[in-house]
Amino acid sequence: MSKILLPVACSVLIAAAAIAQTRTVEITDAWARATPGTATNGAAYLTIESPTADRLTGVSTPVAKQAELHRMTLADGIMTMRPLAAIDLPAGQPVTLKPGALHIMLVGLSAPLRAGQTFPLMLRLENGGTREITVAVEKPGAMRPEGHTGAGMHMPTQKHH
Ligand SMILES: [Cu+2]
Repeated sequence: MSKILLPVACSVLIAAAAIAQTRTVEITDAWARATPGTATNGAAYLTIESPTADRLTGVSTPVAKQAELHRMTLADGIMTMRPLAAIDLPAGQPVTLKPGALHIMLVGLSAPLRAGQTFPLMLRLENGGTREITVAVEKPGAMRPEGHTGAGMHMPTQKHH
């Protein structure tokens, strides 16, 4: 049996690899919070899913001097933010950047982010090249991309911290 099974297993692997190559990294629900008048820093969030294991290694946008990958953690009752060199993207698993967790920090905004605006954001992937997406600005203090509710693609979100 094993002499028959082995070539079959190989052809399945080849077929799977061919499918993976035609699929691209999917980025959904890209949003940012509106910033108060005097704030020069903002945060952006999104959901990213790669068909193959990859890493998000950098971000940039024309609306801020610098964009950084950050993780917010709660330790001993204190929220701290730490810059990350990269965010791991496990194959086929969506990774969600959201308030209180992983986020994109926009440092040195050239102008306040106003609800209803959009801005471009470039994502650099270790294997997947560079992707440009559009980020929608939501209300100050928003916990999720309000503009997309009812689109039918939402997973129920019970917790946001
Ligand atoms: Cu941050």
